[in-house]
Amino acid sequence: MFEKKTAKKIVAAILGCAFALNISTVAFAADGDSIKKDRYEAESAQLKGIDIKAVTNAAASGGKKVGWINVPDKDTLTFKINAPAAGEYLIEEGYDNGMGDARQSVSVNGKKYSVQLPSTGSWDEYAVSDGVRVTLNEGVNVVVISAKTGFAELDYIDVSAAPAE
Ligand SMILES: [Ca+2]
Repeated sequence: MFEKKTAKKIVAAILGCAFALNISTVAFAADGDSIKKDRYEAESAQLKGIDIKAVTNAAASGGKKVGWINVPDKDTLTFKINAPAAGEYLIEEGYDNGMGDARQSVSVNGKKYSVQLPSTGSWDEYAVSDGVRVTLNEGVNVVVISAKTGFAELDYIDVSAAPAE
């Protein structure tokens, strides 16, 4: 018998899946070509460290961001991102930074990159970082973002195929 309780459970399971999946958006390059971006919310990443925590903010993508990314190499966010094919991709950070210019480390399958996060003027004012050009394997890749200098907060990362150099 199909009870209301069971139906609720199924709905909860479907919603659970929807939130676990990343959301794709489409942007347009200067030449009019469309660029598919896969968004991974920071608050859905695995958070580890000392100060780091997700905080609610209405202006953030998904209504939340991750703040208190303070302690160098200790406060980390781990994302599992899926690439349709091996190759070069851009990782952009959606972030806010109410203090001085900051820098975070971006490790992709163990290879280290760095992202600059200039001040956005105040907290809850968001900007998008320059894309960090990284190499991804086909399938699942492990991306670890960690504090280096400053105190920028992370809203999301967008991943897209890198343009030809
Ligand atoms: Ca977010």
